[in-house]
Amino acid sequence: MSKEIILRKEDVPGQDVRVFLELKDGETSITAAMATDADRDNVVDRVSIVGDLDGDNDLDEDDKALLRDMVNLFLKIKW
Ligand SMILES: [Ca+2]
Ligand SMILES: [Ca+2]
Repeated sequence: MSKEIILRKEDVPGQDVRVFLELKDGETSITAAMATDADRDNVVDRVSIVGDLDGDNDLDEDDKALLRDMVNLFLKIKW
C-alpha cells in the first residue's frame, strides 16, 4: 500500500497564490485542504481545510497549524 501527499501550487499573476493539499491512501483521496498566500510573500495568510490532518478525529486549530507549517515549507522551495 502506498501513501502520497500531493501539494499543488496555483500561481496566477495578479491573484492569490493557492496551495492545495491532497492525501491519498492507495487510490482513495482521504483529505483535501487549501491555503492561500494573498500578498504573495511566500507565507500563508489563510487556511481553509477539509478533513483531519493529524488523525485525532477532530478538526481544530492543530490541523490548521499543521497545514500552515507544511505549506510554508513548500513555498520556500523554488523551482
Ligand atoms: Ca502571505
Ligand atoms: Ca485533527
